[in-house]
Amino acid sequence: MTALDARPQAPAAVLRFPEGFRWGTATAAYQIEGAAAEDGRTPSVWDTFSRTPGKVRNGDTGDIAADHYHRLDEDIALMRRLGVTDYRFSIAWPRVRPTGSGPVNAKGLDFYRRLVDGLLEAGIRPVATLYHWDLPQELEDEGGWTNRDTAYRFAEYAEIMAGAVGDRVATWTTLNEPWCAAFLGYGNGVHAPGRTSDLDALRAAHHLNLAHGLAARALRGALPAESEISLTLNLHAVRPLSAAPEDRDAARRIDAVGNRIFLDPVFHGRLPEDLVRDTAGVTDWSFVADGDLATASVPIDSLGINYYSPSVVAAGSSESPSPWAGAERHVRFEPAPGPRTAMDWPVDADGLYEVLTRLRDELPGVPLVVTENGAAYEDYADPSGNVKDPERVAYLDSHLRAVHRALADGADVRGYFLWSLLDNFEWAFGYSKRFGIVHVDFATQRRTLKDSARWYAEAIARGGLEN
Ligand code: GCO
Repeated sequence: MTALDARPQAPAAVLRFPEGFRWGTATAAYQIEGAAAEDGRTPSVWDTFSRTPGKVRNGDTGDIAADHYHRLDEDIALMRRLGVTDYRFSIAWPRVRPTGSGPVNAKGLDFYRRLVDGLLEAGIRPVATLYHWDLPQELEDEGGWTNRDTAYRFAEYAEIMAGAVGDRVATWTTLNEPWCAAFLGYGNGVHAPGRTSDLDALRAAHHLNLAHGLAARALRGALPAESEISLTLNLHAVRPLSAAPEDRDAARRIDAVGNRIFLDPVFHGRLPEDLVRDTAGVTDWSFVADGDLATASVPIDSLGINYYSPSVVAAGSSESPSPWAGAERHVRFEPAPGPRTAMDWPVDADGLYEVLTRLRDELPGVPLVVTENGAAYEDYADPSGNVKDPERVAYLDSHLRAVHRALADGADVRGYFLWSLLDNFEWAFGYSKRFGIVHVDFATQRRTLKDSARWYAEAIARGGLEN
């Protein structure tokens, strides 16, 4: 052996994340649970919508999904194997309070108690989302999110959940992506309940802001002082195609109806003036009652960001019905450059950096958490049982680097939740799109770790990325 051979190997350099950084995975109830009619659960708008011919690819429904309701222990064991510190799940409102306003369903509560207790036993921090789009159908029949009462029913449900597991859930998120619930649900109708009305979409957006504030207040009153209350938004990383004033105005319009429609009420207690102006032909906003914006802006402890890809816009026009409440008459969407995922979404990690540093500047003092980020690819288990997904690994690696860059530049990012733990029901795409780092064979419900799952487990174990 020469002196050279004996030299100790330099440890591989690591792009390290801060001590205490949360490494999580995320899922949503309707996308994974299945057991749609079990133990007292009643239909949500997504049960109705997925049964409506032509709404979901292949006629897929969440009836069985990834059968997580029956495979709770196995799925918690998987997460323990990966070493995640946190798990972000959502609670199915129609499971715990069927019909949305009737009596509480003890069996529904029991399921979430088992989940939370199982996570704690596995050393995983539970992060619960109250609303990931599965509105009880009976509430939709009374107007859904276009009906102001829904916001009050939501606050009651928040209080029920705080009473059931409030002492054991570290973080409570009121809503997931209210933009999708309002504008895909009521604007272009691509999501449940499938309505197509700009007025309904704007009303829904306001009632979701109100629901968030009412629920945050109810939670604050019911939870231990150290509990964290949050909201998750899918902020659009919108870029003008050029510096021309018309293109910048197109970006402003999308920013107003895509981002500031939630940011301004929730963090500043006001509606964006330009949004009110832009939508004057749709509504005078008289559905905003005195005090609503003050309610919407009760202080919260962190903001969750879901990010997948950026949008590039120019002056022009797009098809209607759209999720843009009339802005589509002034805006054209341009394909962003770069490789694409199986959703045909461009891979562009700079967009995540842009969103995080914008929030650093606009919301100083508000801790940020990336509550979803990930990608769909055409994954399959090969004959030896391996699922090779190098594109997903590259996607995750580049986006975690963007988070690291934002941290280094002063954004207060506390954690990263990978979307998603399991292949699941991808809304209008049914089971045709696989976002999991764990492959699910939907015929047998067999779970197989993809290469990306092993990659993520290694990143968590070393506290960062290989440099
Ligand atoms: C979301 C969604 C997820 C989707 C994911 C991929 O909050 O948009 O929470 O449910 O599956 O975004 O489209």
